[in-house]
Amino acid sequence: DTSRTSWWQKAKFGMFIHWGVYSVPAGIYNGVDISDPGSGHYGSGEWIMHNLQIPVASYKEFAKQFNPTAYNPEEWVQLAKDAGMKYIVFTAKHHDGFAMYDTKYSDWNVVKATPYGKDVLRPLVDACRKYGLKIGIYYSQANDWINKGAANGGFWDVAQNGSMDDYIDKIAIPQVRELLSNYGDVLEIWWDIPDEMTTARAAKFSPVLALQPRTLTNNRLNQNWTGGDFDTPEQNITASSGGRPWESCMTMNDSWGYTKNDKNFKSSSTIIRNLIKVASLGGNYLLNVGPDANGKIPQPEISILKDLAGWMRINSES
Ligand code: JFZ
Repeated sequence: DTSRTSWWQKAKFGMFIHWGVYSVPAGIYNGVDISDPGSGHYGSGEWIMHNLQIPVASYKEFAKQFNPTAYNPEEWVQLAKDAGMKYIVFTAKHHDGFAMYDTKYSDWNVVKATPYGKDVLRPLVDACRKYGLKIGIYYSQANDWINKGAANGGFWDVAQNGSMDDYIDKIAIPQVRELLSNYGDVLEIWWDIPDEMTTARAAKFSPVLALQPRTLTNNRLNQNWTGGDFDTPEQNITASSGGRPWESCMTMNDSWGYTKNDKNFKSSSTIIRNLIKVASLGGNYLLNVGPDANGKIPQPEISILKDLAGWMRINSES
């Protein structure tokens, strides 16, 4: 039904934010840098636990260093707004299972497991509302390397073992219920990599999704990578067939989560051309930033956002 997607399709441009415990190691563990293509473990920063098979207990130590005293969500939202972005999609829980908000269903969360001790989603939501942006939520429903039983847990540490259905019933669904109950209107839910997400497991999410019938969902809830309200071409610009809404997500360098050493940033003009191409093909562009563990968006990413803001000032209608 087009009325549900019309605001979103007109919005065209959003900010993706990958922020979590992985921002602490910033790509490096025991001297191995996964942002180095020659490392033998190359990958995006938020995959460090998986790529280096870091034991659960060791990975949990990083949370004790997550203390983003420089976190100022109004600054982030202002940067997004000036760049012409109309919404923000935030990683409430990525594949490491860490909840960046206050949850009752797992102690592996920002309030209980970090010295910061506060919900970081709540002030971001408040800042979005204050500046007139909408909030979307990324939630890794299938892959979870720390809450026991989820997809792709258990192959490098027995502490990850458990039942996938228990994980879905006792953690994933209750957490999504919290996210759809406690933070006001949610523009979209961005599911990710539906490993082991059978039709039956995906269907279990229907009752909680009914809490906010206007919330849009992407096509990554079930293992067929179908359904939902929109498609998610990743790191490329491809219009969906049949006029289906789509949102192309892209990084500014080669990583979603913050890495210390990935300096391979796209130029601002490339990013502006990407935005124009996406808009001309009728899609949405979700451009990622990866704040560091102190809560700062890295300077090269701020520069790109400011270049976008300059271009917007000259080229937008309002
Ligand atoms: C997924 C995540 O694993 C990654 O960490 C990040 O959050 C990104 C936005 O989404 O990565 C993917 C998912 C799908 C493909 C590639 C990477 N794909 O379909 O090619």
